[in-house]
Amino acid sequence: MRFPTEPGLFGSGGSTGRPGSVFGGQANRSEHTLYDCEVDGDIPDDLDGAFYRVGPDPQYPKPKGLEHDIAFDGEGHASMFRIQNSHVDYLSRWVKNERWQRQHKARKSLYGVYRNPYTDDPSVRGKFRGTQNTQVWYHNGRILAMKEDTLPAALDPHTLETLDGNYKFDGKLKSQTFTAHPKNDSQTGNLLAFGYEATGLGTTDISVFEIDKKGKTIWQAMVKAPYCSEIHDYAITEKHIIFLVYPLAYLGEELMKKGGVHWGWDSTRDTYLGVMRRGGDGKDIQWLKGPQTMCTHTMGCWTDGDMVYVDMDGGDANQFPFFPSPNPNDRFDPVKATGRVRRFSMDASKKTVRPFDMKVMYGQYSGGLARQDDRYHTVPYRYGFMIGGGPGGGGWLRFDHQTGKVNTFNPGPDSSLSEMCFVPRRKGAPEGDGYLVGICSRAKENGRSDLLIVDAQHMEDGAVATIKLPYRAAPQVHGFWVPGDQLPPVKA
Ligand code: V55
Ligand code: FE
Repeated sequence: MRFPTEPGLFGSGGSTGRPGSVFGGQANRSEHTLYDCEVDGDIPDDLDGAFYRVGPDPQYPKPKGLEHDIAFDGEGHASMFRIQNSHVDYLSRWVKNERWQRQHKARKSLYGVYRNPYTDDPSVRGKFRGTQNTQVWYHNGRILAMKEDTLPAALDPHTLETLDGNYKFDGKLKSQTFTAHPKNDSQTGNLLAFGYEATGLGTTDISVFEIDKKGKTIWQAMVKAPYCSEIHDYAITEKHIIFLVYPLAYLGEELMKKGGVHWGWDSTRDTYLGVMRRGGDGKDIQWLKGPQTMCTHTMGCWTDGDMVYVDMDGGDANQFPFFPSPNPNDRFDPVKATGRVRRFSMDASKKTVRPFDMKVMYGQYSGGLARQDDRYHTVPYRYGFMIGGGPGGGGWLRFDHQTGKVNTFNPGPDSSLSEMCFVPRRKGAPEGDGYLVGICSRAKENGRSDLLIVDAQHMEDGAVATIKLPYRAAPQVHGFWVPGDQLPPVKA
């Protein structure tokens, strides 16, 4: 099997990876099982749970003429670190959905480019083409692997075997898609999510829904976006649901038929925040215009009376240079692309047309992949996390919105971090009291990976434990922590 070696081409370098390729040459392709990883330092005795990750991992090089496809189209590869009694097992498995199975049988790529079914091999026209490669979540005894253009895949939480490559919950959802960024209701533990392009390719329908802990759809509504755009994440408070529509837009059927890219940055379009009440029929949605931005991840959000606040990381313009622009004036601008913490606020009460407000916070710090203590989705929160850099150097950043103070964990030279996940120190620990877990790859060791455990309240002290893999970890976009007491019993 031969992958293109030119940096930037799909899967460049294959399993060996190449410096400079997208996702740091993290194409991996190999499933791993490693019992009892080597550990430096001390894993806290009572730390019990599993850290799940997923990322795009090209199963096969693209057919001739489609090598330009972007890294986002790599097949989903899930992995986990199970931590218990100071022991750690590592496991990685492909998301074996219908697309993976078909290609596995054919021993070649059958699907064309990212989110363009017109480029598929005739043998798979109209077939399931999803790659659940963006985020993992735990729900009702299953790990969900998710990509925003399809329904999730359901995986076994202990073995990562694919239980259902196109998981439909109770079969009641009206949406054909499911975001990679669902939320947990901090009061009920229900799963909150949405799907955009919910009724088909290029549609402006957004389906928004709530699923209870047993997988039952207990609420859903369908709303219309002002135009079809990438809605990568959203925000949901105790009372409101908020969608950010930015000008990374669907450029139309004609372009798709010519083999074009699903998205293009079109700055002639407006930026909107859509705000609606939870639990209604969606008819109350208001689309408020505001300054141009592109924000991909929600750090936190809350409702205070009629005011709604949403913190996200993002830039003033396109952050994804691999999505071209239809306008010559819209060339990718790395300065405008720089991500910072932004606080959006809007008055959800008034019925008059008015803009939303956006202000940049912590202006000296830049980065992306914002997270929070996941127990605080939907409610006021104090601590936000991001990967990036600032006056304290580069690394994992913790923002304390109460004091305005920023702490930094720096991994040292020749080391690069993936997104971290916050782990409560124990059940019921106060917000922010716990650990940050995440992957660190060592450039001078051919990208070999460590899983780091950092005390979230002593980030400058370095990792309390370093879990050493003898190889590069499977690729990752996002990761998710599941406390051990929530996992189902291991089957005998
Ligand atoms: C993102 C990632 C995707 C995607 C859309 O990080 C957005 C943002 C890995 O796939 O399809
Ligand atoms: Fe994301």
